[in-house]
Amino acid sequence: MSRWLLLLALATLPGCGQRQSALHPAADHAATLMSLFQLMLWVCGIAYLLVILFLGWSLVRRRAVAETGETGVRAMLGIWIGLILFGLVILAVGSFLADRTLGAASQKALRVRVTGHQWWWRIEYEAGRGRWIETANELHLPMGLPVTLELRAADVIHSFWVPNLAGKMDMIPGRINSMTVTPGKTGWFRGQCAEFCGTQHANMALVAKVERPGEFTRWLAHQAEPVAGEAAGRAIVEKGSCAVCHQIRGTGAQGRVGPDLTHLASRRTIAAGAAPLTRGSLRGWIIQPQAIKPGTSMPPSDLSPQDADAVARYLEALR
Ligand code: HEC
Ligand SMILES: [Cu+2]
Repeated sequence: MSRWLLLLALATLPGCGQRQSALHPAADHAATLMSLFQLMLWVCGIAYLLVILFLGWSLVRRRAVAETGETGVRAMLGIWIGLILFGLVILAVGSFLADRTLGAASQKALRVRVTGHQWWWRIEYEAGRGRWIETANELHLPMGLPVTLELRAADVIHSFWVPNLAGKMDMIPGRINSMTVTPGKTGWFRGQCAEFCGTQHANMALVAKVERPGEFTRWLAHQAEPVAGEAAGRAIVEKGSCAVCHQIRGTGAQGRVGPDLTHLASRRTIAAGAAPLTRGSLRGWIIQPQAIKPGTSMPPSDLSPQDADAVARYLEALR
């Protein structure tokens, strides 16, 4: 018996993770949805209990029910209809209020563009005077300050979903969907694309890091800086095909097809969470990205093993 209980406990444990959970809100947006969820749970839970109690009562007290006659049944029906309407009104008012709270925009919010690509995220921070600071796959946010996320898509429909911070919102080509989020807790939170977008949809993860405003400002200022890096690796990247698709600000690589690699090594993973950022995985990715993410639009390279090594070493130093 206790062995079965232990197994059951183990089976339910994975569901208790808090890094990607709508049940552990870390921002106002997710907290509003959580309150709405709780309201619905209570209203529906009570309605369910009442129905079951009434059913039980009428089974046990069959005779009493039969003796109430037609007027009695009518009265009971009236009470039930009243209760149902009351419950529905509570749910309607609750969702209306939650929707209004979620829709409220903030004028002084920082603007961040997040664009869904097959199968990664382009992220750009407003830096004033029409300038944007670009990075990818790792979203940094300041705690306690409102951020307006402008969600776009480059190819097909994606859906932005970091459950600890906010509910899902579709990213649709040719449209901008916005939401304003104010994070309330620091930490790492995991997100993922929530709308099937092709073969590597499951490998389209996003990490959000909420940090103190000072730390965030330092991070953003650092991301804005160009880099050069060590010359041998840089020359291979600039001369090779990489520069056609990737941008490394401060070098000759100015491509805009794939993720910005300027501060690649400040991130924890590559290719939207498909592999950890290590020398080995970088090398593997450069030589044969299809082995890590079959279907990805990055082609395999024709670099010699030595050159691939040099490029991996170069990229690993772009902090
Ligand atoms: C045809 C365009 C193209 C070429 C050429 C190309 N890449 Fe990519 N690269 C991409 C795309 C698109 C992605 C995103 C793939 C994904 O995550 O699904 C990517 C992802 C990456 C990543 C992971 C970035 C991140 O933010 O996690 C690295 C590193 C990288 N490429 C390095 C290189 C290097 C080095 C070369 C040259 C040897 C190269 N790429 C050539 C398109 C290209
Ligand atoms: Cu997707």
